[in-house]
Amino acid sequence: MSEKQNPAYDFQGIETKWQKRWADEKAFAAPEIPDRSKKYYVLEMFPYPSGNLHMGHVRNYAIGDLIARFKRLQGYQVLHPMGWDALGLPAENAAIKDGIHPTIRTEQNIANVKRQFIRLGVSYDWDREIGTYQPEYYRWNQWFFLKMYEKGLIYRRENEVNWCPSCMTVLANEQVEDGLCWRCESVVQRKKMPEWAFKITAYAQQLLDGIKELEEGGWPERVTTMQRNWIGKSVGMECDFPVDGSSEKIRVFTTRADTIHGATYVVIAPEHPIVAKITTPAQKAAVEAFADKMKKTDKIARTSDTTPKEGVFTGALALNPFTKEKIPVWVANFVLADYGTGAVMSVPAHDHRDFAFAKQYSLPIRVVIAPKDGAAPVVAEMKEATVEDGVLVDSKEFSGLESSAAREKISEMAERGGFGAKAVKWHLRDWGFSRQRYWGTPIPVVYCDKDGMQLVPEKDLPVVLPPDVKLTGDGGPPLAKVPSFVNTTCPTCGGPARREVETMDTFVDSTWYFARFLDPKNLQMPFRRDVADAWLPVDIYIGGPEHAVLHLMYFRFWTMVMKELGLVAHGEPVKRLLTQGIVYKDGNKMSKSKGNVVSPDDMVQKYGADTARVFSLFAAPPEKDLEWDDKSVEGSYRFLRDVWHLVHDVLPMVQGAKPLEPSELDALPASKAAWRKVHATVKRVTEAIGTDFHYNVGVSSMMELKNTLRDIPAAEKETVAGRSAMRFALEKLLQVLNPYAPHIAAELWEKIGFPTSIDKAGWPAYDPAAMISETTEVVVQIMGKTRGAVVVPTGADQAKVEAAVRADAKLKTYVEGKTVTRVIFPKPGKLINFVVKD
Ligand code: ANZ
Repeated sequence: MSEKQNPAYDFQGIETKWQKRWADEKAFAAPEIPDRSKKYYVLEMFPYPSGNLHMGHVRNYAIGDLIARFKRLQGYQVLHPMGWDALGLPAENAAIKDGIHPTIRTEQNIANVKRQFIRLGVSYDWDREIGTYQPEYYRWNQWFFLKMYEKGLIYRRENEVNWCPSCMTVLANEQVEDGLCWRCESVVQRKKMPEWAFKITAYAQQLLDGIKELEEGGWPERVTTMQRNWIGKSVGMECDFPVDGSSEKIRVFTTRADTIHGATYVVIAPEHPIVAKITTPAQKAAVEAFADKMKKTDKIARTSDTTPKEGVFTGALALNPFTKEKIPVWVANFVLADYGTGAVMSVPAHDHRDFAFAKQYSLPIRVVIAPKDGAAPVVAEMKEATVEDGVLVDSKEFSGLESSAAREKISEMAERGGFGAKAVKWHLRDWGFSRQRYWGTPIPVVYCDKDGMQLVPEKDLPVVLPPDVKLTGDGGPPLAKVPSFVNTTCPTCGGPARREVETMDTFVDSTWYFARFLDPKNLQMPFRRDVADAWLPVDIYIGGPEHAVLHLMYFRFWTMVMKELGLVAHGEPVKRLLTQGIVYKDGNKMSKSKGNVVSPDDMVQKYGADTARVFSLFAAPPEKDLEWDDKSVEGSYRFLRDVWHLVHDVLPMVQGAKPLEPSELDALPASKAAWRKVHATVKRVTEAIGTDFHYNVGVSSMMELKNTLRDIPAAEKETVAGRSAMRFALEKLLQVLNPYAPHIAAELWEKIGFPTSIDKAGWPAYDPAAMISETTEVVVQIMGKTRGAVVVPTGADQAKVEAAVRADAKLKTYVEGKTVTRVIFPKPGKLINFVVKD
């Protein structure tokens, strides 16, 4: 390559030139209403504008942009929007620290992040930009609040909430990870407080059923599994255990009604209201002390598998309604007050926790389930519970039944006897969404001494956040300290009233933003139905896997509600989800707190946006984690620089070359091989992006093609047909490179002088027939040992290959004068094996 004569690869100049042109031409504007059969909605999770993107973000957006550009080139009408998930704690905390108002900081950050997006050449339709901190956006959160309140999907409750002492606000269950705050990792406390909640549990079954559709659409299994577990449907029975000598009954929930004859004691949550009523005076002090201790123990720690099982006897006995035995009632750490009925019938022989507890406190163990094809375990020899289904033993008239049939029969009997019923329990809890912070959507409610709680009428929306607020971080909702906000009039009586001072969880903002992009300036409605019908659902959604049961559950719920409100036709927001892996550097997740962030600005400055994009897509398949590696960055850069020089080396030769006639290549073997490789490369890149989601394979196949083209001898390149072949090859190479590295592709395309712009050139087709080589190399083995190879016409039969072997000066010595007893020639004809006798 004669790099010296070529102009340098001035990525800075090229990239800013094309970015300006795309902006001036609004090159990526989506139509308002697309042809539905040709629509494609690509969405990346919108960022919290924290100031700067890092390479983890770049990966996310490079993937989205690759898909958006690819689909556009394939002739789809693509919607690819971007906005800002801008409300939330970081801006508020920063304001407490340095006094800069969240609006000012947010807008500065947005400006910077937007500049970074533009500098990366991401093909967004910027006319659709939205920011959740704008009243034009959050007024619709308030509108949804009114609609959902009317539908009975919002209520106020006194609840034991998750409280983050550092963020000084309530957290939803989904925002607590292993007992820690999802945002700041402080240990979460439990606190009784009134709060607003969404009745997401009313959609538990729908959320569960919808998972089938997600699986068909290609959601990652780890996400659907986490969703299924989080919703956590349990089918079982509730059953009363009357307390001996009292009118009280303990109602238990069990998924294993078949084991009820083995229930040898009952355990209840220490917080259960019945505890005080049934505990005997002798046990009172011990039980209360235990309950006190549990109050201070974190719920996760209490129930973790590794935590020792602990409990105290209440002194009470309860009647097992099936065995009619009196069995002791205990309180224990592992029984939760807010699941099932808060009480459990303990079957130590068939449940691990109960077994451990029974061993600890020497409670009786009774086997009632035998394996289907074996003997029942002997209690004295048991090292652990046998938890599998089987056949009932020692269970009166139910003995001999299989577990599943027994569950039916036993719950029917409890139902008939009036002391139990089949029951379904869910792990999913309602979503508590009121927060004691400022930088969120005000809840559209006022309180009047006369009329009580009143909704703000629709015509008075939005309730706007007051700008003049002092953020001090000394606890309590900041809005309560702004009299001009708090004091208002009652919409019913016109008398004085006070506004709600709590704000909405910022996860509300991201429940429906994907639909606002369709109609971002609408002042009458969140969005129009016709545009929703035209664009939804989102075809592919790209983001981090950490939202598996947070955002991804909430926006499914919200979409189901929007369907019932008649706003959308689909109950699921997103067809396909792609969760990209994490970017690591030096073994740690790339993050500000680890101080190992690589800034896209530095990357773009040093290597260019195209290199940053190619590196992000090349270093690993999208769902796998990616280790930052300077060498691989260099490699991506060199690839683009080589393409630059490859094109410049042949520029005058290809500029005026005439269209290729493949038959003319017969005399030019290297060009002919390259022509075949072009077709193979187009096929591989098309599949890498379109069907396989292995974007890295696309890059490596383009790298191979670049090398093949480079190595065509000058004598071939300079012929008329050779020039046509080169032009053809570069045309296709640039077309498939375009979604990966759009700036350099556009520039080189223009230089070669193709008539239309590369973004209008479509996606190249490939000819499978062209990929078949005329000759094939067949490996020759004698008695299974490789001795050489012969080159034969592709598709040659066994006789022809044998003849070629016998004609080969070296190989013929292995078969001549010997008895060939068998020749093995398996498909697809790449290997022949001779079995010979001397
Ligand atoms: C008796 C039994 C016998 C049980 C057996 C299991 C195995 P999932 O699937 O999570 O719904 N349980 C019920 N309520 C509980 C609570 N508040 N805190 C702790 N554990 C509770 O689990 C249901 C099972 O978990 C129930 O079935 C109950 O124990 C226990 F061989 O009842 B089982």
